[in-house]
Amino acid sequence: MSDDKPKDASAELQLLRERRDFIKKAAAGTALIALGGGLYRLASDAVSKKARAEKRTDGRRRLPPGQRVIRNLKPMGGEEGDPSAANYRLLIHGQVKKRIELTYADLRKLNEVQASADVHCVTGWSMLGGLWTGVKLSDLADLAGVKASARHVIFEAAHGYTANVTIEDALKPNVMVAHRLNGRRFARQHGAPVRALVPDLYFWKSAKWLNGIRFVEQDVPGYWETRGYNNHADPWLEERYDR
Ligand SMILES: Nc1nc2c(c(=O)[nH]1)N[C@H]1C(S)=C(S)[C@@H](COP(=O)(O)O)O[C@H]1N2
Ligand SMILES: [Mo]
Repeated sequence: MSDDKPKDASAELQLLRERRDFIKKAAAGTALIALGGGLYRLASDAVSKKARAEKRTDGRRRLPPGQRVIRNLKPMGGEEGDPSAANYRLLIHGQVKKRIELTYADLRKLNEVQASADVHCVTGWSMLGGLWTGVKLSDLADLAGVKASARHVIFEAAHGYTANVTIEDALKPNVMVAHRLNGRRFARQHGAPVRALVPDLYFWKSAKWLNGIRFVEQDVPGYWETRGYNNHADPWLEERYDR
């Protein structure tokens, strides 16, 4: 399991404290705001307003409650893994018929998908319409032959970071193991070479520096889920924290 990382946890809590300030400044129309020690650009109010009015194909509003649109992915930290594609290994294991270890080249040979997806960070920002490239998690599940006993998926990342999702959420067609955003490889801070993408849950479920996908019978709450964040993390239900 993950080792204790009080430094990261307090950094994240600091971000959460800044969230209220963020929302306030956003409401006041400030275009550049400071968060987590960096400046970043808010989309105009009109962009968030439009996204709030838009509907998804599933009928939900495009922008979940309490979120503001920003233009670019904000680097949210975390203990970085090895960004090298040559050294990369992805282990698919647990409740599977065939345990598989894929290299980066193996991953690139699988059926590649490109999809536009919106992501929503619990600290209050959303990035809309990024073009993500990767392999569907459901394809990897098929490849390994996931057993009927599997009820949850644990994303495993560098230095013991984990995130848990139910098998239903994990096998949705927009969930992928991604290696590109907007046609480019991820910057190291965003999870190079490979990260998970679970667009319809808060972004902490999208593990960066992904090195394992474990199918399990029993749920295993992950790094943030054991530190007060909600176990499920549906942005439309504002499942942010445990209390
Ligand atoms: N391995 C790993 N993945 C992680 C994290 C982390 O600390 N370690 N942080 C999560 C959180 S809290 C968020 S909000 C997003 C941030 O992704 P970004 O830095 O690319 O914006 O990554 C998630 N994935
Ligand atoms: Mo986060």
